[in-house]
Amino acid sequence: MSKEYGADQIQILEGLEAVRKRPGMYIGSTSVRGLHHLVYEIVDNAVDEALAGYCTEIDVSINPDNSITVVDNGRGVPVELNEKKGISTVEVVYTILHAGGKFGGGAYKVSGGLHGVGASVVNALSKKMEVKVEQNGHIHRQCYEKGKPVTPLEIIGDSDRTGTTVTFLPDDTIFEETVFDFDTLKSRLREMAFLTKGIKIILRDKREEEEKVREFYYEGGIREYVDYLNKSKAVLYPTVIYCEGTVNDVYVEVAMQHNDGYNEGCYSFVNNITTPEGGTHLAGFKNALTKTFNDYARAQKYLKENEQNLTGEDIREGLTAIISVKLGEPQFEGQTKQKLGNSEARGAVDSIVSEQLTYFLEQNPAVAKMICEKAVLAQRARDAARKARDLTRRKNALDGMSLPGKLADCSDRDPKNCEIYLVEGDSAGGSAKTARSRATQAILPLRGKILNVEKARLDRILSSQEIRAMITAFGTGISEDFDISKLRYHKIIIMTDADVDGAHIDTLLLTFLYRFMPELIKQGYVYLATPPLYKIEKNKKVWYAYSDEELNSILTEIGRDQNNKIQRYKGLGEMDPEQLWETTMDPEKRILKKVCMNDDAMSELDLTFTVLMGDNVEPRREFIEKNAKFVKDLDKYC
Ligand code: TSJ
Repeated sequence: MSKEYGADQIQILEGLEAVRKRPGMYIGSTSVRGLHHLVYEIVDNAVDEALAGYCTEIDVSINPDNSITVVDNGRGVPVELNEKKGISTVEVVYTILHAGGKFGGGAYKVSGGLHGVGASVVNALSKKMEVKVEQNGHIHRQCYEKGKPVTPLEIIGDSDRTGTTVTFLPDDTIFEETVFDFDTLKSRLREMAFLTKGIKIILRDKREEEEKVREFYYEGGIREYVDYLNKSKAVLYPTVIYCEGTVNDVYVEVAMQHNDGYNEGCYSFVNNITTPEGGTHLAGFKNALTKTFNDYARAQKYLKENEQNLTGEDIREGLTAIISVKLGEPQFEGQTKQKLGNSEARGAVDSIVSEQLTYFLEQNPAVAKMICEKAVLAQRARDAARKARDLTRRKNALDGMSLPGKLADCSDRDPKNCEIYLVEGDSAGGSAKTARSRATQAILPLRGKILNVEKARLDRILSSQEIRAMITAFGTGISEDFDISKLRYHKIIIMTDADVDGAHIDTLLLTFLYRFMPELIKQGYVYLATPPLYKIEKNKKVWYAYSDEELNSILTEIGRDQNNKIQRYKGLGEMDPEQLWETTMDPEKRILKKVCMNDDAMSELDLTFTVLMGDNVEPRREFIEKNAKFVKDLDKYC
């Protein structure tokens, strides 16, 4: 193939240059998150082929060199010459920016991907990329480097199947991190499989000697998604309620089921992309749900004439729901472009849910009764909670800052300099108060296990001493009152024993923060302290070890000797204040784990740690719990 540089070619190169110059504009960021989006972009194209009805299986491999291979069994990207561009459609797809639109009368109707871009962006950001198309009895292949073709599209063999195979190696001069995380891909691919019923998605990790494989196939689609989300819960009734239909070219699917808990878990999607900020589709769903249940509850006298209507929140208490719409040209709004704006989606979801839910309630009076009764109880608890909350608000307004009695506050008033330690138990709290650096470190001892906020209604949560103490100490308020600018400490450090109970308390505290003050986690204000597991003494010299591996390496270094004294710390209480300071609280020496939140796969909350070492930690103490997974799904732990 001759390469003459016509206007089209120059445009192509400029397009790819733009992507490489400002990758963030096209994939959000060049962090690990952006790296993983490359995979989703490619898989989205294969999912589109499945939605068009031509593909049933998608196979994703992480190769030993950290490249990715995606194989589908669709029709294969057309290899024919694209008349207008003078190159093959394959080359158009891979080298022209925003080629996701319509070309050759093609069916690229639903173009997914977080930013609606496609294969050409992935190509531009890859050191190498290879595409193989099996079609018309042949295998066609083209290779690229940094987005530019380095071979023509050529036939390299025969094949009796059809499909597309893409392999790409992300450019390590662009991405801060080029190692793929199996669990991250697993969560998102599982979500894609739930959202596309009948498709089989296989994920393989070929980096280890023994290949790791996970397969996702859900005949019931989002019905099974709701099952999965409610799996660790006690459900209120066995059926998953399901509505489906198309109105004004908007395809709507809704699945829902209540559990006996108090939290709402409604997740909405547009063209398989999560919309964390909701939008018209979610609004349509909520409206239909509230109206349908109020009508039904009135008609069946679950609500007396003199009683107020149920609110949406009452009805959604304990509800797990997936709202999934597919439409031609989604418009995203809001600051982060994660909110659906198309008004036709509101009407479509509203009318389908209203009609089919009304019918379901008539057909299933026993289920309907349980939901109505739960909602009426929720209504009463909500009234009680409002009173409790009004009381807290008034109290704060009256005496300005009535800080909890147990809090030993710091003297510095600039939140940037301030830290608060949430400490397990009064005795460790006492040591921490002695040990701390008074100017910048505040201590709040918490007694025993705090209330599990997953298992209590708001009125009870707000009457818990420990929880009220935290709320007043932080200064931010909670839920809709939350105001991050009032935060009194820029580090909230959870310090518990390094044992099972300590881990449980960590989970309870993180659950509370996640439910009521998620911004604190999202913005990186929450940390876990790391107390040592062992103290080693030899000839009056002292070492601390924070993991078994570290204990071993210390012992190897100083020699395994009868005179070594090894103490296993069972709790913070076994350390005197000086030791506690030295090992766990001294900003120069301590190890903090920052709690991070990954919400790429919406419903699967993923908390991870980033380990932050004090400035003065000896290089020897290179302990690596980097990115240690913590809680896959908080709910499962509670
Ligand atoms: F985007 C991509 F190139 F990266 C990519 C595309 C990656 C993967 C793994 C699969 C695909 C892909 C594209 N699979 N199947 C298709 N199908 C088409 O491109 C296609 C085939 C035939 C027709 C037609 O109208 O005959 C239309 C289209 C869009």
